[in-house]
Amino acid sequence: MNTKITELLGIKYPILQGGMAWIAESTLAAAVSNAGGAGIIAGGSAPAEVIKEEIRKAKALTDKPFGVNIMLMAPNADDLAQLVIDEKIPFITTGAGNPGKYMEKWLEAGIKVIPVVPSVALAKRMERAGAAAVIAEGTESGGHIGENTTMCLVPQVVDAVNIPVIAAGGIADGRGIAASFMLGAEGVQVGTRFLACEECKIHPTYKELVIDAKDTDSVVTGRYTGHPCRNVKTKFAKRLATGEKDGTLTPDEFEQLTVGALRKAVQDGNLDEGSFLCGAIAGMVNEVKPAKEIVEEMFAGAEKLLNK
Ligand code: TUI
Repeated sequence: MNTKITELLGIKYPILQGGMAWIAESTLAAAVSNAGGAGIIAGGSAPAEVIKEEIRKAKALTDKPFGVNIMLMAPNADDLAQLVIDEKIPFITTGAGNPGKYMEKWLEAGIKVIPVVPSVALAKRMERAGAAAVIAEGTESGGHIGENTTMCLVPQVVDAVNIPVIAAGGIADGRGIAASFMLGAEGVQVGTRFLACEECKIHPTYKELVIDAKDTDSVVTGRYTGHPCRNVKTKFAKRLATGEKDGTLTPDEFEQLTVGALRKAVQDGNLDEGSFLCGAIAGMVNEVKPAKEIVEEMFAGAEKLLNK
């Protein structure tokens, strides 16, 4: 499974773990890297000191490369942008915005920058700005999403840029990897499947929701705030969706209800006030396994299909 992505990142399998805020910490990232993929520590909106500690812990847990995700809407994105330079992180992914203003200093530091892009236009801009690759992320993904689907977005991004493209959104087994490769991707980013791995330290209630989810159990909320997010369709998520639809929640009230809701889901398993972000593929995630088994099974499945 050697592709431009395995070469670029020095990894065995062309798989990146999604940079899931509050979720992707050192244990998960190190497990994915030890499995031969690219583990990612999510910066989220955590203080730089906290992420520095996570980076140190991951360095103790693996001698393989791992990256950091910079969530560009975070109030302290500037601090985290500097931290990855100070900590000599080899590659970073970015999300929820255009990383343009940081590109020069990251590239000067020798960091490989891999932005998440929801459109062809941003993919082209990122290529011009010096991105090493882009992650074309479809609306099937969990958390903050764009409008286009993985199936439509990936081949259009592949046609538009000359740097390698990583497919994301709706990929949880070998079929998803094989399909992504057929669309021209040279790697995949996977989030939801890793929610249900042994090394992922989310609240047990969160894992149960993902394991129990069926195909229709994710819902997108918050379109009217400009920050649409895909979550597990809990009672709380349904209340948000209804409030948005029938006007009983203003965008301001919606924002107030969702501030801190991801933390409440991840740490407290709070079904009344938590937002349990997940991708539309959650219905296919039915078992908790070690990260290594997940990665190996996914690529064994993909190789079988691709060799057919
Ligand atoms: O970033 C994500 N997923 C996330 S971030 C997050 S935390 C959050 N909290 C409150 C509001 C919003 C986010 C939860 N899940 N995925 C990567 C991603 N990036 N999806 C979509 C985008 C994106 C959107 C617009 C990337 C670039 C972009 O550019 C707009 C521009 O400025 O050109």
